[in-house]
Amino acid sequence: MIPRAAPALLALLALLLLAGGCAESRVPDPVGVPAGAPFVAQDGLAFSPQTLRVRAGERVWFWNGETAVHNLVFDGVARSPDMEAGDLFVWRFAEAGDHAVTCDYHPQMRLRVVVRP
Ligand SMILES: [Cu+2]
Repeated sequence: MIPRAAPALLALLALLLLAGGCAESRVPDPVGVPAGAPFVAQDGLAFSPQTLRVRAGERVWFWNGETAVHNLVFDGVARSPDMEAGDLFVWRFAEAGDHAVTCDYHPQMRLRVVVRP
């Protein structure tokens, strides 16, 4: 005979397995980023680091390290496509000066890129 609580216990077990499965599905590490290249992660609904210093003409690698979808907005003008978990995007900062990088979906995400000549 099956105890009356069995369906509820099975549902709870299924939920726990599901939650455990999600916790283990990490975003794969970025592949193909040159060693020493300027690198910014999107993680915890923030950029990491939040300030970056590069030389004019340098390429910066952006990586979405979480499951939230982000994009990149450069000085409020140019935009990357939407970035899914694990996506990489490369942007070349041609102009010296202070540049702001933001995300359309998360206004709290702010990156300052200081580009020197
Ligand atoms: Cu975002």
